[in-house]
Amino acid sequence: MAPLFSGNHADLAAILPRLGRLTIEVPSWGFADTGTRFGKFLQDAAALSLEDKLDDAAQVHRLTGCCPQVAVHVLWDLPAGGAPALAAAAAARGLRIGSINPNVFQDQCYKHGSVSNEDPAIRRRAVDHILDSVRLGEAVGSRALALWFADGTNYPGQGSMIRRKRWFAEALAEVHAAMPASMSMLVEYKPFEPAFYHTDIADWGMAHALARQAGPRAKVLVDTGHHLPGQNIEHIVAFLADEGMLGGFHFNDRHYADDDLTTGSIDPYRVFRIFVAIAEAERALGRDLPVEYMIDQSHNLKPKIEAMVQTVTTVQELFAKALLVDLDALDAARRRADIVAAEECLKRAFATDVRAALAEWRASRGLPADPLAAHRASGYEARAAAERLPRKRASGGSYA
Ligand code: RM4
Ligand code: MN
Ligand code: MN
Repeated sequence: MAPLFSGNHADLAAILPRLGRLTIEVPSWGFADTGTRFGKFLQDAAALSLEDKLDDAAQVHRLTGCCPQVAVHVLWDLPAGGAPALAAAAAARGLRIGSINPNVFQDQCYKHGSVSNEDPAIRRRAVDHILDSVRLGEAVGSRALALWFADGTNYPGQGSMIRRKRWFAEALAEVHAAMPASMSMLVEYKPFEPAFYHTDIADWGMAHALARQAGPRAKVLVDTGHHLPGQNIEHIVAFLADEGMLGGFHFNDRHYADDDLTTGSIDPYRVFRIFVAIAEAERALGRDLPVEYMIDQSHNLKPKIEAMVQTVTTVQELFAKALLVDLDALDAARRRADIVAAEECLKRAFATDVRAALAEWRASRGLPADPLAAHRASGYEARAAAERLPRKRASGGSYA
């Protein structure tokens, strides 16, 4: 496959055809009611069931044309009918199941960790759940197992960091060995939360080491919200890409920590720089980087579908701007140590308004030129609320 960013395009017309190559996976959990540890504010139109979530994802795909895949969280989404029902429900809506996200952070038994728990029976239970998730993924044709662990400790002395590290290595190797050849393992890192002193996979270096030990199809998953303040994410991306260890992204934005804000709402220049890093890596390697572009956001206050559409169009805009960087000029400026000219290559591309070109591109593909306006005009939200609210009331809880 030709590199996603291949070539050196300085003008908009030339980059537009490449836009269709970017598919963005949406998370099922982005459509359900979520909250913070202080509480949940419910939305009448938020999804209750897996079917609702898939309906919402299908609406995002209808509007944007680039979101055919939905990530699922095994415990939150698995229908009674198991894998066949899941795959069929997605296919019926013109979608497919994307990354499979096991959940070993919620059950009471995981209070002191999952695969790094001191209790071997709990470690076994966690690994077994992940192995079940591998089988589920295989049955629904998923090509990625996305692993995020809450494992960590809250106080100095609480756990043996070394013992826990070794248990992680063992668990990931066992899971890797059980994966079909078509599946890759994406190892996610996060510096803190819910653990507040140490997290077993706290940063990209730890994720990288564990992925390498697990096997050749294990790569690192970069969630843009999972970095300490000031960290240079595009540097991490460039490094991992060049090592062949960049597996994918969980896009979102943050101001403080894992805030799950809509991508680009706080720092669009950062996302642009991440895309430029990928473009440069593809050029340096001379090949396509098989990277999964996924969204990991759950909006507490914004309407869910609107927030998702806003995110998707923002990611496309920033991707288009990154395609506009004149990599030849950038390289030439670097070689003559012209810092200003090099930086201007980035600034010029970032400052280009790509929205009209994107609207045209959408229209040419039979998509709404303005997906957000089309969604608002469609009446989807009001229909979903009317249909879902009685079910929510019937299910009791805060809606009763
Ligand atoms: C974590 C991480 C994971 C997501 C969970 C719900 O912070 O971002 O990717 O699955 O949240
Ligand atoms: Mn994530
Ligand atoms: Mn997160």
